[in-house]
Amino acid sequence: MLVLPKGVRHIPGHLDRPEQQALVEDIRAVVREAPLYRPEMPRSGKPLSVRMTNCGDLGWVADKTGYRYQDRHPVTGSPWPSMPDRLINLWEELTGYTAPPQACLVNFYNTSARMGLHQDRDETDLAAPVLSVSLGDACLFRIGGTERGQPTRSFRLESGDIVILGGESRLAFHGVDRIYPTTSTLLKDGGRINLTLRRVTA
Ligand code: MD3
Ligand code: FE
Repeated sequence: MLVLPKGVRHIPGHLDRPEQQALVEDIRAVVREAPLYRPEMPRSGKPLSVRMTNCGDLGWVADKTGYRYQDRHPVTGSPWPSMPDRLINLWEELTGYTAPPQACLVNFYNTSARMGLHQDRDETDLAAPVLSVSLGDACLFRIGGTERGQPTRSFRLESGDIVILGGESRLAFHGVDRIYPTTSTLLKDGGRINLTLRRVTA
């Protein structure tokens, strides 16, 4: 049995295959309008290995000047595509939160991409949960405490899994250590998509 940190809900296999395929089609439509781009680390300008885009009213972006939420795609300058109904419905069903999600960050990992341990603290509404959907190849996800250096636990996230982060886990350090290639047939060319739905402003 795996014991998760307080406030973390992992729902393995919540989405069946047809639901996963429908979400992938929704995300393909988002990416046609708002292409994936490679964010960069503030100051150094070093590119992240994960490619990103967003849908919803606000999107998370990273460039040499910092991390922030904004209402337009940093490359095209267009407003983000609207949030697909399927995602709004998942948020309502699983979080029960009174207000709808404002932002959906779309992360695309090829098989060599990873995400270092970090905290998500660019939102001013830290009372709202974060809902994450995994699609495609499995990954090794890691989550620790609210201070860097505290012990961490690792678990595998598979296509169709959902993780809801709330309460004490909302400011936990977390990251993606590796992608397991060829563990899913959902995406024709492999890789992993992660969707994170959030409230940004209180
Ligand atoms: C724990 N994404 O986009 S999702 C991110 O798989 C991010 O792409 C990872 O970390 C991914 O910021 C992890 C699960 C997740 C999302 C938000 C969290 C875990 C979290 C916020 C607080 C604590
Ligand atoms: Fe994060």
